[in-house]
Amino acid sequence: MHHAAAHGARIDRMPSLRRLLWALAGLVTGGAGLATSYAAAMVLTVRKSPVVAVAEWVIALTPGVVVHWAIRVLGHLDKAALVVSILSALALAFVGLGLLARLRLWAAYVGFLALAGIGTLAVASRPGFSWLDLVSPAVGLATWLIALPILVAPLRGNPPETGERVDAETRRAFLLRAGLVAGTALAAGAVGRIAGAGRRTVEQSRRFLRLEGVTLPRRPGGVRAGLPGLTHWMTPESDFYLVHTAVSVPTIEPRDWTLRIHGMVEREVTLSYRDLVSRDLVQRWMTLSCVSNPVGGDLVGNAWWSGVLVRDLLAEVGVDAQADAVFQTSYDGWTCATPLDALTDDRHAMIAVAMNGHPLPMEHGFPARMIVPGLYGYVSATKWLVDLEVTRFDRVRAFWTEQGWNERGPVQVSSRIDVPRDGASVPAGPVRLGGMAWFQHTGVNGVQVSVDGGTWQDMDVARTPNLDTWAQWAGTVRLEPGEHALAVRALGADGEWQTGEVVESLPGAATGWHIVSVTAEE
Ligand SMILES: Nc1nc2c(c(=O)[nH]1)N[C@H]1C(S)=C(S)[C@@H](COP(=O)(O)O)O[C@H]1N2
Ligand SMILES: [Mo]
Repeated sequence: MHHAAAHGARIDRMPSLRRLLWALAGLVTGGAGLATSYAAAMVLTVRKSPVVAVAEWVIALTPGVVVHWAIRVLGHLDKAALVVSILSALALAFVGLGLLARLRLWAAYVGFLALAGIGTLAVASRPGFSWLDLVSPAVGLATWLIALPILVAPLRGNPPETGERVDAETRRAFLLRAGLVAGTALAAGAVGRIAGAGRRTVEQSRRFLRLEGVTLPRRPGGVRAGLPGLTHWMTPESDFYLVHTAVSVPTIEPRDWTLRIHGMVEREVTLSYRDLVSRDLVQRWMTLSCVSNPVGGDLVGNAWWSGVLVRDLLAEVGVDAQADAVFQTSYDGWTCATPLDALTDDRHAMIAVAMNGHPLPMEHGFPARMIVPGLYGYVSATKWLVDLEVTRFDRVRAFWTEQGWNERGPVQVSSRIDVPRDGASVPAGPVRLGGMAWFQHTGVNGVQVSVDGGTWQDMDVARTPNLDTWAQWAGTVRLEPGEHALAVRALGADGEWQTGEVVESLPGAATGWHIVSVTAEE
């Protein structure tokens, strides 16, 4: 009796074990295909494995406000979060297909075909498509079509008279096959990673590049306001903010890079990297900022950029008098349209090849990117730049303007308090405070601070080498014991004070004064 009861309990548990093995068959099959398709992408050094392509597709289809929110809230994690979500969704789908295979094997094949179809479509629909990009999803699909029958064979072979029970032999056969398939796929993934370390070889090329005319930055005198804790006037590459929609950073060998300049021009040209860097390089301090920067935020940085003046290149190709825009395209397909006059006037718009005296870091657009003083990055600062089309605003649609942002993106005057930090406690009495102010290509003429909405008090603004960089500022206010709100505003060289009107960004950047709360203690 006792024995039979135990036996009965075992039989009850079996259906779930049986289902578990089918689910596992789906999961291992699915995972194996992902691993081999990734390996294929790595070996061929195509940037977009199907998962990356789907992620970029999602970004392209996501409303701009959501992308903008993700940039602000998740920062650098936004893309990792997206990829993890897609992988989780896939894992669920694979489990589902495994369970489906138990009831209708053909339906599971259809399911895997459909997933491969989505991946292929994503890869094919991304800009910069080449036929080579199809190899990766094809390898993934082939893996699925091979792995699924291998894994389900022992489960299907389980004699029907055993009912829902899985006998030990079936279990062993299945686990052996699952282990073999998973092991092979993992090995393929590892080999792909090593063989195709495209990023590492490009990183090597980058390190060994010596660019004639590029010098290390020397911080100009007088740019420091002399207050400990202020943001460094020069932003090191490793601290410079990053904004891009590419899920995997493009890795481009300089010898494979070209820049085509065409459209409404007299003589179109295609420049190689050599052609570009053998020209006269100009070098300049310039501050770059993002339209998505919240009031008080840090999507802004200042660097020493070396590059070729865009206006010289445009003069060479001969621009049509009817043109008013230059449509820029990056290697990853991101686009923006820049007002032509900002590229041809005297403001030193450049195709930059170096940042702070070194070839551009990969994340900042290696081997070449645009920098235009006075414009937000979304209308000007194309990283991994490969194409410039001289055109008209009424003929083109670019990535962010399509999402509702202003067609032309001139920066607005901004300021920020960095010392003391929001929520800090300070001794009551005279309190030193300071921060940064910027209004690229127009200039900052003054900074004032107001305590608890009282009169505006002048602060000292440190020098800048030109109108295109941010400035450190510092000063002293008297604080009585208690809680206080400190607000800052900057005066543009156009004579306008920074507005206190609070506007969330879209269609322009966020406006309002940066306000920090501090407690003054006796
Ligand atoms: N290829 C590409 N270039 C791009 C972007 C992008 O998404 N893709 N984002 C732009 C935006 S919105 C900004 S603010 C700047 C940021 O440059 P950084 O990442 O070097 O700081 O790059 C610009 N260039
Ligand atoms: Mo941006």
